[in-house]
Amino acid sequence: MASGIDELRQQYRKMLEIRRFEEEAARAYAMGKIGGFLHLYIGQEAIAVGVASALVKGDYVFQTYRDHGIAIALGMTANAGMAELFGKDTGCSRGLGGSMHFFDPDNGFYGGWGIVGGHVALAAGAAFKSKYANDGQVTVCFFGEGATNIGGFHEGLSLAGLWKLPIVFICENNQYAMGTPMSRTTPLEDLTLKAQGYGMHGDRFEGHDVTVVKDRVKTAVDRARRGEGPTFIEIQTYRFRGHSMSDPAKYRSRQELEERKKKDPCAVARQRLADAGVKEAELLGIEGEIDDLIAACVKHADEAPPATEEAMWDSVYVPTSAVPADRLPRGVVRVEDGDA
Ligand SMILES: Cc1ncc(C[n+]2csc(CCOP(=O)(O)OP(=O)(O)O)c2C)c(N)n1
Repeated sequence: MASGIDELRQQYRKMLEIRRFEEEAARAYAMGKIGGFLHLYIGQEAIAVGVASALVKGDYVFQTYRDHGIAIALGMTANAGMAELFGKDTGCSRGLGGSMHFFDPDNGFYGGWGIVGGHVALAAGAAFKSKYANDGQVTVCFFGEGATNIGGFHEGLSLAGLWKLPIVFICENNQYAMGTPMSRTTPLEDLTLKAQGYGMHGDRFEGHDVTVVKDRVKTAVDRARRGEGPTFIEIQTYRFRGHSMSDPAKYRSRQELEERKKKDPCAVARQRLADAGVKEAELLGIEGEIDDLIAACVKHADEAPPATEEAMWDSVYVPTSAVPADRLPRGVVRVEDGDA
């Protein structure tokens, strides 16, 4: 594992990959190449990359529909991500899931979930498995501040706290749930108070510096791995785009946005590298390489074959014992007892 300035170089590269990936996705969406919803993570990249830097291979990560950033941070290729957005067979979910349903278990990424708060209990389940199997793995579960008002959030945290599960809950508090500011949905400012009620550790800080994110999250991840229970972390951040592509974000002022952009996580990392003596020519070199990588992933997604019906049947469970053989959907094979 790289440390110090080398690690920051790698993290800057990853944050930039996420930034450019999403800028290109927004362009492709406007051209009609992407269907369904598209929720951009632009402005929050230091959190995904910082958290990924604090984990080891084999850990589990669950995220909401705002999922491109963490998937790429964990190691998903830009090709697999862009092809998924374009509905292509080479996508990470074989083009069947789209933006909200990225999935990449080889890199520890377990979705990509569209129901606000619904995945919190799933993540607690993964952490329960790790505790039961004593396998040393840690689960990270991301969600927005809006999700902390929903039932699934409280059910997941309650069990995680009670059973001291090896899990870290990360609330990306980007101030708005769609167009609703937090002050209109939550009677608290400090969201860690909600988790205190479930007997877990808490932490709370700003998330524009990738090194700070990594260090603070690693403390919680290490604690979970030692069997000392879960942590709830509120990371204050801001999304620079609307909630989704259909949101012009008229509920906030231009001044507010401009103020927040002064803490652009990519710019902060770039400046830290420059301050540490990394030459402008090297930074431009990294940026050129990322531009090429993203141009190549768009080309790949344009040219890849579309999603297939066969892929859909491959990923659907059917209780075949309840269906006569001649009525099974096309492509579904009955597995007899003992064959599975
Ligand atoms: C159960 C449920 N209710 C409502 C929605 C519609 N919805 C989608 S995103 C969203 C806002 C969630 O905000 P937050 O949890 O803060 O996450 P953010 O989008 O800011 O990342 C809502 C209400 C949904 N997907 N699921």
